[in-house]
Amino acid sequence: MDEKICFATSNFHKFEEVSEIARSYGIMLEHCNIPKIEVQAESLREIVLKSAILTRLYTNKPVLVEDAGLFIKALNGFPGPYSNYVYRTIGINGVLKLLENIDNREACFKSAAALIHENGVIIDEGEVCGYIVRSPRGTMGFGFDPIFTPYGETKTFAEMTTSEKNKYSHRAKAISRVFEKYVELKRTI
Ligand code: ITT
Repeated sequence: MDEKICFATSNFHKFEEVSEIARSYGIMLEHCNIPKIEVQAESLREIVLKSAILTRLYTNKPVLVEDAGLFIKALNGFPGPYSNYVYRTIGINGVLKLLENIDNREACFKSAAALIHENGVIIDEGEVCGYIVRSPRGTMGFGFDPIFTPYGETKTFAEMTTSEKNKYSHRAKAISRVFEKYVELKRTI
């Protein structure tokens, strides 16, 4: 596909993860110099859709926006859509402190991705569940990666390469679903 998709994110690691998936679909991705307009809402789907619509106002190119969060079962889904704020304020150690003396470590990362193209919008979601480890491990990735291990693995996300993380991740699932529909759409028009 010749047309580049503009991915609006402030997060370089996300760009790396999504670029790898784009390549496997023959999609060219560029890191757009447009601020991802953060919208606050309770559902990731709503956040990402509104944010993509606003971002699209800055360019005529197809625009991709992705938003994610960590949902911890014992904390009734907290921090969820507020993950960015929680990461910046109490951070990994703050979250571990909230889970001190709690045996149920179950948590899921969820992602929603929206792609606005000339003919409309494609939106989809992805999820990976696992558990929060007792102390941080690994130096790769970003955010809560050092404290999350997906089910079926022993490594945390921060101990995995981008390709390994993409085999499990919420983001890889959401983005692959969106790209699959986009490629199919391009094939039929
Ligand atoms: P954008 O510019 O794309 O918004 P961001 O880093 O703010 O980049 P999100 O709003 O999607 O990303 O994610 C909110 C927070 O959730 C993020 O700051 C991380 O702390 C956490 N998070 C999301 N996805 C993650 C992942 O794959 N691994 C670890 N932490 C993640």
